[in-house]
Amino acid sequence: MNNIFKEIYKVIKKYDKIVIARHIGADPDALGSTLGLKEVILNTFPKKQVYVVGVPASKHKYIGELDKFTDDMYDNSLLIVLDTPDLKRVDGVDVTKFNFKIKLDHHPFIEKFADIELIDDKASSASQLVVELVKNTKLKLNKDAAAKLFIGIVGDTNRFLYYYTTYKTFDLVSYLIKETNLDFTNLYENIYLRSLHDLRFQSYIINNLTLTEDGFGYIKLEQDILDEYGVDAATASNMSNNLTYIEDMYAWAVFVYDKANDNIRGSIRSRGPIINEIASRYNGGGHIYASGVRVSNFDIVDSLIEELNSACAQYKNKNDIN
Ligand SMILES: [Mn+2]
Repeated sequence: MNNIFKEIYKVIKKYDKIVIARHIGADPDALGSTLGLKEVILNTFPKKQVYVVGVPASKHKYIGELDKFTDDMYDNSLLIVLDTPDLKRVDGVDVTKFNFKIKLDHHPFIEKFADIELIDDKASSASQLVVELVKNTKLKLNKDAAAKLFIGIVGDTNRFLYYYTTYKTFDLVSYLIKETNLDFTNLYENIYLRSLHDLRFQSYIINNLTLTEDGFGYIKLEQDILDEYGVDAATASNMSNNLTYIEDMYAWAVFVYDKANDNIRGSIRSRGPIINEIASRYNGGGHIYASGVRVSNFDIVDSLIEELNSACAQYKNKNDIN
């Protein structure tokens, strides 16, 4: 493993122009890892040109500014893709037009598209992999980079709550904080600040959630509710992340009508039953405890609810929960 870090460092050192990209639908890990890596490279090699590209997400603007991609960035440059397992999900660039490509990712392997690929699906986040790269090479951290990388790790692990948080995560976070004297508690406000408006919408979900006897919780949200609370489909389905650790509820889902695509997006979470195999039969997929689906109508949602409900029943049975 150490050798691959050295190899990546050598390539970074060699190129004067570097473009850093990540997956579509930017989240804190995608942004923190790419912007953090840019900061680290510039801190080590101030004369290099380094660009972070992709569509910005206004919600995560506090992590840092993105660069506008221009076609001359393809010339004699190195592309580093972070947090993205497959070519079609790379945001903002044509990967094939680059001279040399590096991939760093923590998702289960899907396809090879780079010359050097560092894939560790035991890593909590792409940001964690960047910290590991820095620790194993002559790349130099500073406080600004450390803040971005910390935000990325916290984002993907949900404050070190998820199961892929390991001793290595804590080790590398400890290194980040120690090296830069990072004031990390002050970073939480940016990450977790919510509007009262969003919280009132969350209350609506909690008040109207159905919990079955088998331990499955769900809600179906039609357009009129989204209009009433002034939220979009993405914000609404993300509310699934806030429903964990509810007694007698082992898996849960938020199903939302998505006007832009005229279909229904569902966000499913679990603290026991495996859900991604079921999701994959409903035009979706993801991790074992966190998946998403896209289906055309609420009748299909009902049969998905039935399957998820049986998964909860089986889980309770297997674990002797009454
Ligand atoms: Mn990630």
